[in-house]
Amino acid sequence: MAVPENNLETARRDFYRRIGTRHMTPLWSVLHDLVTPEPRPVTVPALWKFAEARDFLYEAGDLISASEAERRALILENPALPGESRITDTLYAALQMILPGEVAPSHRHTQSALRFVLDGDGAFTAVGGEKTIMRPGDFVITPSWAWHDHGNETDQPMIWLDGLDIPLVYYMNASFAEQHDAEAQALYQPEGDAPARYGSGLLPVDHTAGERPTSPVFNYPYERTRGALEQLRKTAEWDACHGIKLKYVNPVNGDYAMPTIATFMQLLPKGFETAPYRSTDGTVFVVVEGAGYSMINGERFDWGARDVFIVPNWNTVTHHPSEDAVLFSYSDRVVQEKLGLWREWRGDKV
Ligand code: 1HN
Repeated sequence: MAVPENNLETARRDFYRRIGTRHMTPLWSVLHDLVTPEPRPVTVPALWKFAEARDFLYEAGDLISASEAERRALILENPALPGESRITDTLYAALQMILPGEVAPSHRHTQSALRFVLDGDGAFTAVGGEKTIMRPGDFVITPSWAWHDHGNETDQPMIWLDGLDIPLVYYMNASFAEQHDAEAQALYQPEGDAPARYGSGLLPVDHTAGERPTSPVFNYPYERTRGALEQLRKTAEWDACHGIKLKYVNPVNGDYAMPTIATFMQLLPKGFETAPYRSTDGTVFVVVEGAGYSMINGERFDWGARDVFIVPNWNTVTHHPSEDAVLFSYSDRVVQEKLGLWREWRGDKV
């Protein structure tokens, strides 16, 4: 029986209250906030100047040791999400410093991690029984559940960016972690084994993809990446939105190098102004070389070497390099593509 018009609001409120006590709620009140016609970004664009962050890291160096902190890292938080340890909806970023003689003790967790080396040269990370020396611009992977510890046997502080899928794993409530008995794990592969076995355009003759979703190449050295970009600048067509952009891949299956974080490196030649671009994956950019600025949803961000900035999901971006610029970036694009969710939009060059 129809409720009289003048009583309808009261009747509805009473109805919602009663079903609420039984843990039910009407879809029609929330439908258009749940299923939006397009993404409604919550995160905002932001930029961190390396020089300022480095001063804070040096201060942190006086306040806590790498061993006591376990990891001496300063988290880069999206300004719209204070206290959430997130730089985008799904990803974490931090700057970590390890001083000469220090060790960041061995542990493992289900979160996957990447390191991108910013300052210093020659500290090592040990991952799954093999050591690799880290140099500026190197992209280094710690797969999910691999034991890892870091050490610095040089005479300079080392600073790198940590990128992890922490918010994604948190959302799925699938976190496991444990400490190693020893500060440094035992090494059972000689240094240089993985690059020779998997990272030279060859694979052991009977190698099969197996179960491991992460690239067995756990250090992608900058020198080779940079060389590839430089060659392609001369021989390949420049993409209107990206300049010359490559993705890091797992040589075993051709997929992205990590199962939850897509990683990229691009060269923007001096004066090359990119066409407007947006995509559903919020992206963290690290300036490796050069200088310029980016317009992100109408706001200007000036950047130089080693600065970090974010382009939130579905924000329109253009890049304006005033020198040859090299940008490393990472996002959850690999996950979105697997789920059939990833989309991009390309505008006309203005
Ligand atoms: C971690 O293991 C590292 O190994 C860095 O350097 C940052 C943040 C949360 C959880 C684990 C590292 C981390 C982390």
